[in-house]
Amino acid sequence: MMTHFAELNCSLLRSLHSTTRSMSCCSLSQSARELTRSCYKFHQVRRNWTRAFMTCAAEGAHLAIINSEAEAKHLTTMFPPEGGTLELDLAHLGFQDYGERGVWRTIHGETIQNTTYEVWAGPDNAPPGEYCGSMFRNGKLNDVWCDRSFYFICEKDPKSLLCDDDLYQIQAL
Ligand SMILES: [Ca+2]
Ligand SMILES: [Ca+2]
Repeated sequence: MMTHFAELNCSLLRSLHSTTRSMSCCSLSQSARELTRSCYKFHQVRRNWTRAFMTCAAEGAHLAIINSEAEAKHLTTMFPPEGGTLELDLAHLGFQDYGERGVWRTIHGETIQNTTYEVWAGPDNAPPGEYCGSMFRNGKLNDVWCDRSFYFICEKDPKSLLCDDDLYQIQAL
């Protein structure tokens, strides 16, 4: 009986997600969830870094922070297939230098070294200065202009989605 309730919750959540294009916990494959323990939403409406930050926060999420090769690889699969320009190949992430030029910190205050993923395509600090964090579609980190609009990725703890059977699977690992 409990199983049925859990399934009901998750199927409701799934249909809600498919209509609102909300966080994709329930549509994430089991293997992806086991790898990253997070849920993601790839936003294809481009925003500048601050607007992207606010959009993720409004969804109860945060701009994604990469903590492993596996997570980076998973995020690369979320880019739409078409590439070839900066607008199509970049997504804002949850780190910036907070005015300490060249010292990169996540939105949770940790240094980029502490995230345990520090594979850069630079940083090259292109003029007039790139002080916000992003990733290329190949998974490499990049410094980027904070005021330029790009794709962005939100990350969320799956437990916050109240998706009972998912929670059970994650805790059972
Ligand atoms: Ca993460
Ligand atoms: Ca750059």
